[in-house]
Amino acid sequence: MEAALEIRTPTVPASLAKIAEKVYAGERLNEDEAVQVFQSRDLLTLGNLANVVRERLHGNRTYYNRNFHLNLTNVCEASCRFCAFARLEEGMPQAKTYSLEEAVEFVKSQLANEPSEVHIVNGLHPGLPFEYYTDILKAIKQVAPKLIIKGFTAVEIHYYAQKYGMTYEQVLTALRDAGLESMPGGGAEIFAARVRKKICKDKATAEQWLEIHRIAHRMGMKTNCTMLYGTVERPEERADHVLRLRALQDETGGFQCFIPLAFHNENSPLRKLNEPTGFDNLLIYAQSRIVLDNIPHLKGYWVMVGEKVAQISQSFGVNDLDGTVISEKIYKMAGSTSPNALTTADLRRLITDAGRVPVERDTTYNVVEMPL
Ligand code: V47
Repeated sequence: MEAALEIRTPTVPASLAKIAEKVYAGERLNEDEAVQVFQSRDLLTLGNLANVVRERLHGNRTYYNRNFHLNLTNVCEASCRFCAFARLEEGMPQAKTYSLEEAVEFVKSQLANEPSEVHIVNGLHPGLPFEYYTDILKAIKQVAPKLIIKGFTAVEIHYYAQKYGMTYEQVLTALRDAGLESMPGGGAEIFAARVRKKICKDKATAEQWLEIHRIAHRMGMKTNCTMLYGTVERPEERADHVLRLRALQDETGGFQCFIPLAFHNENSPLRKLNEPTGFDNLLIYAQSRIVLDNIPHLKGYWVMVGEKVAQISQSFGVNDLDGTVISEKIYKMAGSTSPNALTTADLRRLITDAGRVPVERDTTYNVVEMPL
């Protein structure tokens, strides 16, 4: 460790020297330092530090899984200004709500790929009974008992609680009893009220999002967390977001993975904004890895940043590439040009070619297959 510090210190600019020392020593950055990290655009210095954290936690391993996405409905009452996926009402072009039979048929059609996970995220549909969701979960479990269901963002849980007159705990318990095992990290966007007011004013607040994950963690559920970046937030608001996640993780230990989500601008009310560049994407990964010292995994979601940036992200803090991701729609409808799916061979190549070791995992990071 000492020798590494001596070799690396001369390349660290004075402004980041204290931060670098702390990272090498495995010490937590305080709030001011976290803001400083998110204000810095020194990609190589931050990348180098993030790589130290990544290798300390995971060595050379990079995880991936076999998964597919299922969006039961994209009919949604919310008016998130970054979203190209939602349709306000049934009957609008591209509005789609699966029947139970269609959902089950779709799941069955995926089983030949031997997925370990289905990722289910939905719009906030005003006209469905709560049983619609629990019945579909039960039916999926009947046809695919080993398939892990990761589904329902905290925003959906909040909506169901309000709509069906239930507590968060009651909603989560009913979904868990029907087959839900883990929750994705969506809906967090940026916690700062200033930004939420501008981009997603009519859905769960930051406090509600955090409270729902707190409850899920208390119930023993592992969940993910995200940050949508590249709309109107400032670097300090990114730091604040990550620090709030870090604080909840100190309390519960229930987050397993953080996924920065780059804004895609096509077909949304915010289409005039520029999208984050490749540089921005790598920078956010590195900054997040340095500050988030207590969430084990950092995901480079290839659907969102493209396979090439996702591959390089493995040298900037990332240790997970998500998965085969068959049938993703949220990013495709917002203009993502990534392939419709990757094979496990594609994923392994992205990993080995970057000098890392591919490890197939399930939703909660149990190893499914070690490298040969
Ligand atoms: O909550 C929607 C974001 C999220 C756009 O937990 C957009 O493993 C950018 O959360 N540009 C849903 N972002 C996706 C999500 C996710 C994805 C992969 C893995 C996991 C996981 C979670 O996507 C939304 C929102 O933050 N989003 N539209 C857009 N135009």
